[in-house]
Amino acid sequence: MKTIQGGTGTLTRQSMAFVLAGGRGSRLEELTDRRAKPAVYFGGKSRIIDFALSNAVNSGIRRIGVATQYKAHSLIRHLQRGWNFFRAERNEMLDILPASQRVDEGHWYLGTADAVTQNIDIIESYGVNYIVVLAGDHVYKMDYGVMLAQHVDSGADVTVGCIEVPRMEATGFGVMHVDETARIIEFFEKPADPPAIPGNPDQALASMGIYVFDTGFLINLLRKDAADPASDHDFGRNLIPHIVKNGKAIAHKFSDSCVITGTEKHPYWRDVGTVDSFWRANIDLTDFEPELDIYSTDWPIWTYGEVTPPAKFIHDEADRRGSAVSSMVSGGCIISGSNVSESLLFTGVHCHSFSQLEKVVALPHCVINRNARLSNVVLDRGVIVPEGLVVGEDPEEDARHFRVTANGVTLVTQKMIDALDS
Ligand code: ADQ
Ligand code: ADP
Repeated sequence: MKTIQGGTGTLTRQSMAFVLAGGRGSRLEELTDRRAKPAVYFGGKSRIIDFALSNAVNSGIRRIGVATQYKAHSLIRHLQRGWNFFRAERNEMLDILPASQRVDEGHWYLGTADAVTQNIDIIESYGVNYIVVLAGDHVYKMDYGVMLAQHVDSGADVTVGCIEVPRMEATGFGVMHVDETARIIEFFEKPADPPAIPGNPDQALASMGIYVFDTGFLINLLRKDAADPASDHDFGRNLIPHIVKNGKAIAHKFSDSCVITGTEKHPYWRDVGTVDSFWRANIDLTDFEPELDIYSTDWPIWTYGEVTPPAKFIHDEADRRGSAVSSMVSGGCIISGSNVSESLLFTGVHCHSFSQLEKVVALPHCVINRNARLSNVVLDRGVIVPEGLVVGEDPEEDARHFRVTANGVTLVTQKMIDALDS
């Protein structure tokens, strides 16, 4: 066993975060038509990737690479605007690593491992001892220093972040079995029938898609993987199962490193990968005591903040009250003579007189015109809701024009609104 000198801060200073942010997240439907899942808005001001990046910075990791691929424009613009405070003089950097065919002109990133392989030269230039590979598409607060400490202590080849999930929801994850020393003895990538945790038939131990490696070990492994024509060059499908079989893979429990602040009582981790879960997680933030507290300053979630005037609530000329209750209303919003409840309005949303919003997630710069009535709705960025439109009261009618989920949430985009006239 190695002794860790100087606490986890020393380890995070010797580490880089490699953030995988290239995936589409196709179950978010039209919300990812124009942006990758990590760039999807969350919580009124942030984007999903802000959580992984803030965790890295709050943990003390100041060298970060972000691999982008699918519809990267919105994500790259966000990183350039909001995550531009790294100073090379302080040995800090955030490199945006688009799939730019740097290694082999013939292909983009083939899989998640290939996204790292194609940037080995950049990783080597960082001169770090450890690499923390992160997915850019989950909402959670975690101190990666604790996971790094476990990795060094256990002498693992790879340490895999894991979380207990209901067994039936585990089909979309890597699922593992561990022994009493936390060593992973079996790993199944996206099993059709996920194995349960022994003694706990309803739960499975799922990979969070977060891995810690010693830099030299990972680079060697990636080079071997790149030369293997049978490999998909994917962490979950190829590299992790290979190490489980031939090396030492250790599971790190999220509950050991999660950060709980403010109103939070339990570890919070969400894969907001579907329209339903996206809507639910955003609406949940309006709870009296939300499970995720984004107001606490103990573990700040940094983002690009558009400079806006304050939110404004007004009685209109006929003395109709503009109000919002149990809601979050971002800067630049104007609520004029309309009623908003249990909703989350992102920056610059305008609600006009006689409109009613209940359980609505409105992304930035939406306009809700007069007499519109919306409930259980997600409005994509910049949607202009026409006067008198009613959504959320007649699922069959809604489904003819919009996307209605199994749980009765309706996603509305501008394209769908434009098609109403034709
Ligand atoms: P998946 O959910 O399939 O499984 P994957 O599609 O591999 O996740 O995406 C992981 C991360 O990599 C995401 O942040 C995505 O944006 C990014 N990504 C995907 N393809 C990429 C590419 N070509 N270039 C750059 N980035 C890319 C993985 C693991 C499972 C684990 C889940 C946890 O394989 O074992 O349980 O994540 O969500
Ligand atoms: P409604 O259709 O609900 O009557 P309006 O668009 O006519 O809403 O605006 C009503 C009020 O909203 C205005 O009188 C003004 O106070 C406020 N308002 C509208 N646009 C702006 C703006 N750009 N800046 C500040 N206040 C605004």
